Amino acid sequence: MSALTYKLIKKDSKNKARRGEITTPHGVIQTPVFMPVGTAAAVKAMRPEQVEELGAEIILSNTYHLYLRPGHEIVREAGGLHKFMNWNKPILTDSGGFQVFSLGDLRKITEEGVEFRSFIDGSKHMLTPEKSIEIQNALGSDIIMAFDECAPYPAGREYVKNSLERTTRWLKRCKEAHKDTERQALFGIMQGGMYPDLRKQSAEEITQFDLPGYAIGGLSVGEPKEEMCEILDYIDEWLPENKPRYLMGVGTPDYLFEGVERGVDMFDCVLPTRIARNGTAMTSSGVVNIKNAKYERDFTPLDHECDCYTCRNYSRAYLRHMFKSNEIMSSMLLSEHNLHFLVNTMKNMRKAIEEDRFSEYKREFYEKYGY
Ligand code: PRF
Ligand code: ZN
Repeated sequence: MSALTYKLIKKDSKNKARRGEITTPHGVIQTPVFMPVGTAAAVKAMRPEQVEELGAEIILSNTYHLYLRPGHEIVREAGGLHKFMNWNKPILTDSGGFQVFSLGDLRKITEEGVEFRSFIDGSKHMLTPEKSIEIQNALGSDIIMAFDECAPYPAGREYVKNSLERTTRWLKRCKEAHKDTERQALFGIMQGGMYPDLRKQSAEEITQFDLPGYAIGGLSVGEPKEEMCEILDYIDEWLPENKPRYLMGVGTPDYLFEGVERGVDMFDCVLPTRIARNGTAMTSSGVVNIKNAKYERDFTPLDHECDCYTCRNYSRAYLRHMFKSNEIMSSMLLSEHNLHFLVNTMKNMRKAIEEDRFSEYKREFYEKYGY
């Protein structure tokens, strides 16, 4: 047995949306799925019990952050990330590739890996494919990601070709460094920027490694939505049907729908918790900015269609007051609602695929949300 299996349950007959199930050592995940982000071994402002109660089946955490603080050896000593953070369901860790590339002037890329300075104390470090796997092995996450190079947007063809080919060479090193394939599943990452032929080359190269799952990296990096969709249009053809597909760093409702419609199974994004902390909620009738004066005497729930803890117990007036008073409760309640909203939207998508009405559900959602 390998650490991960994917079962395709049903495909929508009118598009490429797929309903599936992923089995990991820490339990089963229904797909398509949204994964809340717990960068530093916590989903910000949330207790793990709450994350579980709102229906999340897997969370994401970060190699880069946990390596720098508290250090992967401390997490190993604690008994692994699941035990350390008290989350007993599946965990996926990102490799650190994307996070170090986002550092701009603070990093240097070579064939060996990426040299960078710590955001905490400015100390020098080197992340390589082998080091990323070693860290993720110590963390003990169920799904570990290959160390890749995400090209910026826009980027010239030569640059993108070099970075996707390096990503393939790094994937080979990741696979060789990853020994315990019974405990952790390694996913490869497709790159290739906005060039369909380079994307195809990347897909052909990474699928040669016969891994338990494949991610689509390098999208949602500032390009127009149409450009992202043009690439996603091909993934069903380029990636194997019997393996999960993960679109990295995508979490606005419209992008989730566009991805699922084209055959994506997994998503993650900091968006729901990040915007919650600055007073923004996603609701069935669109975005609500709780700071707005018009909610001062609005004693109705944030979202009348939502049955989350926040919407069952609090009014918009209270949430506005919490935000204006800088109360921690504001971040807690809005994070819980936003995560519930995305997790529940994915649940609705799964049901719609089962009933062969994904396109209809998408249309209804867009109309109400105001897209
Ligand atoms: N690579 C990795 N993590 C990521 C990305 C990527 O390309 C993205 C791009 N949207 C988000 N997170 N390793
Ligand atoms: Zn709610």
